[in-house]
Amino acid sequence: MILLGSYKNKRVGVIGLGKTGCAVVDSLRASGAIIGVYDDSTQEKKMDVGLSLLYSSENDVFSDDWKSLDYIIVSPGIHLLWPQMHPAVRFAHRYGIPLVNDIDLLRQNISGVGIGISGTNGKSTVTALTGHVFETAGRKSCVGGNLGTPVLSLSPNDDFYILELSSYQLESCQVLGFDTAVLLNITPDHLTRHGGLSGYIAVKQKIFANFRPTSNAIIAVDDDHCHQIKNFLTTVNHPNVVSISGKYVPDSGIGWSANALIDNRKGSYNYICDRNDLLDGIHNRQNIAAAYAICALNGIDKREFCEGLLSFKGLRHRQELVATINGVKYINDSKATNVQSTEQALMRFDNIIWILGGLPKEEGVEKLVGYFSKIKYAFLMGEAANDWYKIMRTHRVKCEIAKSLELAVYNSYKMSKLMTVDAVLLSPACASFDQFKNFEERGDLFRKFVQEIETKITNSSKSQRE
Ligand code: UMA
Ligand code: ADP
Repeated sequence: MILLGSYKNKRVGVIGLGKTGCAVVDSLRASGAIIGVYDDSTQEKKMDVGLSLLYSSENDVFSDDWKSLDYIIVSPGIHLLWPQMHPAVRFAHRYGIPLVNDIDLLRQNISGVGIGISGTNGKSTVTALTGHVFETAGRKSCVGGNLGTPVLSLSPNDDFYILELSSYQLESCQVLGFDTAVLLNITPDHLTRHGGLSGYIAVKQKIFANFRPTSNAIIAVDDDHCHQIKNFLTTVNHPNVVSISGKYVPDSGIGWSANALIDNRKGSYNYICDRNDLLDGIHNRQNIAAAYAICALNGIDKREFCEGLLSFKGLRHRQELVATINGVKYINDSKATNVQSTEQALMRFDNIIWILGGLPKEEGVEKLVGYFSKIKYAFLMGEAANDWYKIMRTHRVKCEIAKSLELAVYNSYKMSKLMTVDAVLLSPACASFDQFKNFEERGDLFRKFVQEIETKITNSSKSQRE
């Protein structure tokens, strides 16, 4: 746990009592702060830990006690501006109370190197891969942030803090100033929360804010938005900007030539390694290049990087192979919650039974029309199902609306026996919250239903033999 020395005897309001808020409360408590908490959900969550917690949503006011707070600490899920400002944020502005987040608190209270990783897709993979390489190379390091462990729960004495940062977290950050900051890609996502694409880009760009002369900026130049940000950083003479790519070898940067990862920072091709089969796909080339760049800039040598890469098993729910039945791969890509991430999975296979849908985001399935010829059959789920069904039928894709994920999986299996199929792919291109607790639950259920089919097949072949 991270201690927050300067918060001793300070009066602090904590908004949101999920993973982040609870970790903040623990750190504040251990540091001797006077704490008040607030959460919009259940009454039980409004645990009184110091200040009175009177809040009337009708009058939109917090109790008088809250007016004299020294700080208000917001969780990532609290809306700062769009689609509308959370009442606690409005309250803070009205009474001049500084808004702080846990990432800033970590940055102010550790001496280790801060590595921040953001982007629309690939953040978790790069964070986990980098953390794995640092660990296998024997560095005292930890990973946290949006990946799952709230940053104030990390150990206080590590040398490297490898942090996945979402746009929600970056939005409320003020301190920043990462020693190494990484931006992987930008495609439209979370637009309602950020008031549109320009708001989303501005928040992502914050990862490079408040740099010091020794800081490193790593940026993938594979999409136009990131390319423009890279040009901007170079124009303002930002120190140490390293371009990376999953598609080619940038000038003085790091990228791929055929199957080889190349470090071209010194203007001469330095071969690093070949691709890791467990991390297939162009998108993972971008991720590997990013992880290598982070390692190279933080004293991990080529040999250490390659060893770590080869033993990295990949993360669950990201194009995860859960079974191969009758030669057909069953792929759990539940974390594909937007069309760009699903596109990476559709690129990999030629004959696909596709399970998709859920809570749609700003970009719809029409963005994936170019891959429809690969779809042998599709099962549509959730709130997106009706609209997407119409679009897919217009493009003559054979599909149906599935009553449940279980039926979609079972019918995919039956259908796979009737046609040439390489993969049954759960890659929803949608958020999960309309039908599941989160993407993990959706992916775990997919795996469970696939495993049930496998078990049935094994049992029936056993009984046939007996
Ligand atoms: N809450 C309110 N009012 C609101 C919103 C939320 O009171 O208007 C309360 C909820 O009732 C709940 C609590 O706040 O009790 C939840 O807080 P939170 O939504 O900030 O979530 P945490 O549990 O603190 O988890 C957060 C991240 N969640 C979000 O950003 C939504 C987790 O990322 C992260 O792992 C965790 O901090 C630790 O750092 C998850 C996520 O979905 C994986 N991230 C989004 C994404 O990846 O797309 C950004
Ligand atoms: P994030 O943490 O940014 O959501 P993940 O590593 O969890 O990213 O991957 C989420 C989804 O995006 C998965 O479906 C994965 O296959 C895909 N993906 C991973 N890396 C990239 C990338 N660099 N570009 C595009 N899609 C990616």
